[in-house]
Amino acid sequence: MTIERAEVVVTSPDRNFVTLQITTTDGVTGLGDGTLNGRELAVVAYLREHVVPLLIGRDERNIEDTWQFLYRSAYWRRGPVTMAAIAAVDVALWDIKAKVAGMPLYQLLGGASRTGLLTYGHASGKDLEELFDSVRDHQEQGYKAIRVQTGVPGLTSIYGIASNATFDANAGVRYDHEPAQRGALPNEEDWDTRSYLRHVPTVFEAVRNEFGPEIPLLHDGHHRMTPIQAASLGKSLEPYDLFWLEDVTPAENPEALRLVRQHTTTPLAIGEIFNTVWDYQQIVREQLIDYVRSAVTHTGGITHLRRVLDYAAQYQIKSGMHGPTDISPVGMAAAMHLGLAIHNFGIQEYMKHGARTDEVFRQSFTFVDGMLHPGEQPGIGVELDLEAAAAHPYEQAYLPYNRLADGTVHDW
Ligand code: CS2
Ligand code: MG
Repeated sequence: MTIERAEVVVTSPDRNFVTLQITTTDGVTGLGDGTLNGRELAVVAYLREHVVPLLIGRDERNIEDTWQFLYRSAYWRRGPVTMAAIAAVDVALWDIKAKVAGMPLYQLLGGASRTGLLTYGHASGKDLEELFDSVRDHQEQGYKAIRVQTGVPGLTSIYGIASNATFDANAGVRYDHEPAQRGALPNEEDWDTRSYLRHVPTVFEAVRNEFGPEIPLLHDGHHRMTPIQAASLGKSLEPYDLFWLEDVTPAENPEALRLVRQHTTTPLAIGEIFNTVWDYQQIVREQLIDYVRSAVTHTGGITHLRRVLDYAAQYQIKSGMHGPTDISPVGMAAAMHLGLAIHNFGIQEYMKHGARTDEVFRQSFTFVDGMLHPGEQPGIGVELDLEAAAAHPYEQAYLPYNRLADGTVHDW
């Protein structure tokens, strides 16, 4: 048995997704997610033009060798496009191997280390009333942990507020905040860190007063603060006992986290824009984070993310895999299998996809009582309906960007 075909399927049921489908000479298929939000076609080209020709005829069983071949023979290593492309191949090969073995992938990865995966959902609101409704809505959906994002007085449109996004009634569910908006150009949003820093602690005080001290609460700073601003936010949120504060400062500068750590004990989560273990080397070794936020889809697949998490485990750092709507059902399933098998699992982000996406990707995972489980199907448990996929062609979409009041471009 060898690799006979490899197709890159682009579909846009509720948003754009890039999926690699590998088929062996015995007709066994495997799926891998290569979706890179707002830059999807770059991964499509990397796969179609450069990777697919290298896969045909290869022994699909040699996952490690294929990973090393794609990483080292490219010469140009790392980076979001390369690592998403390698991730798509890697997960598709793990899907095939588990199907051939006749078992769900987590069994192949060492079996279950827990009965299910604690998840968190995205509650958000322009104001407290809308936010409280959103928290209750997520509790009714079963979520046991909730990420809280809030509007900021004086700012018109900021990250993470579902009511900012166009509500797609056809998608069948209240669509969590899908940041990438369809259109020829990215939306410009406004930002002011000082008003945000003044406002957020008051929101967490109100949420704790309303919902009590137990419920795990998370917040995403989304890369917008300077190190000292991040330190002050972490400190001002300590009374509200956050599960984690995420992406407090742009991740390119690992040293920045030393200053944050110096001033606050609020747990820190970083890594959704990281792509390799080398991005984590210093911040893990120096104990500067508590959760690894990487997704399987953006970190070279299961083969490489498992390496990152094994490294992090030596420092009691846990997983907090990225799981927004721009991680496809294939990427989410891969995350669930890895999350069930590893020891240092922390929490899994889970934004629900729309009804059209669920028609294109038939999934066997379950979400019961706030816990995800990948299911018992052989492989990763997701099948792609090519006909349904073809009915939703790609649509240009961009993530927004930020400008400060004086017009300066700022981290979004
Ligand atoms: C976010 C994402 O879920 C998160 O933590 O940071 O929504 C992020 O903005 C998108 O994945 C970008 O594509
Ligand atoms: Mg984030």
